[in-house]
Amino acid sequence: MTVSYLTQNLKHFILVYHYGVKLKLFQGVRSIKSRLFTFLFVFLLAISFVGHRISTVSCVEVHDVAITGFAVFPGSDVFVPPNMPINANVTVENQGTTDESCNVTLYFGNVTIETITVTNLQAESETNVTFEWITFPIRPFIFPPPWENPMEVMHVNVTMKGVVEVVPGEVDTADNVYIDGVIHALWLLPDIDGDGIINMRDIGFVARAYASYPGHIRWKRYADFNSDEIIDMKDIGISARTFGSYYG
Ligand SMILES: [Ca+2]
Ligand SMILES: [Ca+2]
Ligand SMILES: [Ca+2]
Repeated sequence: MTVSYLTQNLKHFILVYHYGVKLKLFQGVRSIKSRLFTFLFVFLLAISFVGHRISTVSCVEVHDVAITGFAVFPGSDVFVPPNMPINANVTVENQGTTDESCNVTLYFGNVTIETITVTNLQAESETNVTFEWITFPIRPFIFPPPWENPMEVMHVNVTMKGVVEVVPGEVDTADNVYIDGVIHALWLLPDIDGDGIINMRDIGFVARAYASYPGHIRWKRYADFNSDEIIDMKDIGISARTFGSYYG
């Protein structure tokens, strides 16, 4: 930095002196002493000029990251059973003047799906961050019990949100959040394993939890379809009546 600074000063000194000679600014300067003072003046002028340039550059340094795109696959406004993969492609742009590292988080409603770190994103460039998930593990947050109609497909519209964390020194934070993409989450309650159809695997799950209640070692909350806190023939009956059903 010091060498660079002195090199720039020397270049500007030569430049200023060159044009000073061309414009005959030193024509009236005759004595050695006067010429030395003139050189000193020009040198200080060059230092001042470079210093001003450096301070000007440091003043305009900008830190600003943003989410500029948000695409959902297989597409926004789709209906998804619990085990169907969903992808979100989030475009993160560095609108600042320096490289940035930042965290990007995807929210499914109020549930955090994942946080991914983008490292050393160059100034004035963008990158795509891809998230993939299924709703199966977050069903209790999307469809909290008690369940009113265990034989009907539950359905809720969930809005997705991408957030890029504010980086140090960032002022423009309004573009750090992108809300878009509505997913229609589905769940037919007796489809316990979330594979989209009610079959013997689901009924077996209820059978293994038979006669259990909250606190019991075999208690499974999702097998208590009618939310009466006991897994009995009523729950087996619901399973049997929905046998073979799928999300249509
Ligand atoms: Ca921003
Ligand atoms: Ca199933
Ligand atoms: Ca029950």
